[in-house]
Amino acid sequence: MQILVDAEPAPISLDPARTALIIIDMQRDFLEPGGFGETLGNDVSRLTPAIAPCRRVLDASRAHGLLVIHTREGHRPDLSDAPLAKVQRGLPSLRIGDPGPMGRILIRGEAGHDIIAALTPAPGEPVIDKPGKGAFYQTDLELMLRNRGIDTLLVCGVTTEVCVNTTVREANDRGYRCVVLGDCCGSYFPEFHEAGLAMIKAQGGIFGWVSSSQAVLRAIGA
Ligand code: C5J
Repeated sequence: MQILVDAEPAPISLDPARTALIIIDMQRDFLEPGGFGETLGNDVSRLTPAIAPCRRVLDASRAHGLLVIHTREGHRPDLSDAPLAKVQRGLPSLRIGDPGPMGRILIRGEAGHDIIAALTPAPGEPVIDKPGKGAFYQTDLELMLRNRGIDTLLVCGVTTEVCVNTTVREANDRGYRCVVLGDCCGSYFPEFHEAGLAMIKAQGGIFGWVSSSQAVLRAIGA
């Protein structure tokens, strides 16, 4: 079965059985006060508008049997997988691994590392723990997609220009078609959000397509 999703630079036809929803890093560390995002000086409330549309697409994807994959950025408690360049970068109020109000910053197993309550993974939905910005880097995501015959990704999450863009570029080079749902993504910098989406769909869709939650819901008849 093929469905047609309105998108830019052009509509895209996709087979739901070969399409996965991937939700990037919707973690407390990025979306809630006291986490990694805020330690870097960001206004985390800027990411809030992405939650509700993301939830609607998540509900519809579950109802229609799409593969749903969640990712989390974070590191081992001993920081052995955290490059020094990343840990030491900038002048954050707290560094990766430091104790914060939601536990150690950006560390697996801590409360801040959890996915926000509104988007909690359902039993059986794969969660990819990634040490980098891209979801393919040092993870088994590609193997998982290949084993399930996935060729198209609906991409949601934060932040648009960092982990969403990096993952889309990695996926594009591996031959996956990425449809980024703009209203389901967010950035601490509105101008970077817009630029991040523009870069994906420019030049005839050099990295992929940009669409919206509404267009996907319409297409799958939700
Ligand atoms: C960042 C991410 N922004 N998930 N991570 O450091 O985009």
